[in-house]
Amino acid sequence: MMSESNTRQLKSLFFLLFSLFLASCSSGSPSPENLIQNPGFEDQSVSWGTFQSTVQRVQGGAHQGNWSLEVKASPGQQAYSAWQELKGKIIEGKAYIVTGWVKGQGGAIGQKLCVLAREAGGSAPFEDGESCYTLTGEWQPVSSSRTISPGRTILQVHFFRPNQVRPDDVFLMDDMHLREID
Ligand SMILES: [Ca+2]
Repeated sequence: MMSESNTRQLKSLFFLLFSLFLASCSSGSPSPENLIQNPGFEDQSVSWGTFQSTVQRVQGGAHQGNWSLEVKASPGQQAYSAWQELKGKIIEGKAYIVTGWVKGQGGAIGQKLCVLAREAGGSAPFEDGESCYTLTGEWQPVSSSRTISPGRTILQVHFFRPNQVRPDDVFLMDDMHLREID
């Protein structure tokens, strides 16, 4: 006759083995790697390029962790962005999705922000997958996707304010991901 504690131990063992079984099943298809460098801006490096803008890491009020990236329009510009280029990390014929969180500040609140997944490299002009959103004063999720055409070697991810830029036009970005879609 099995004691109650033995039964409990057996149940625990079964649960452990079942968990290991599930872990071994899921390890066959690991979740796709995030291709963005320093995606939550928690490291000191800023791996983002600028277009008519300045960027700096800011502490506090982040969507995740302690830090986010502030993107600010350069004086007198009508559009601006922050962008990152993924070169040699993408495969033609595969689809990719870029996701992130953004938050408007100052004159950017109520204005348009577009997420561009831009194919470049090869002989053709660049082509964009584009999704646009209206910035608010709160964090919101945004995304865009693109299937890589033959001959392409580069995918750029742009967070772009395309119009009606005001002197105090600022947005924050955090928790960025770029992943291959299965
Ligand atoms: Ca962060």
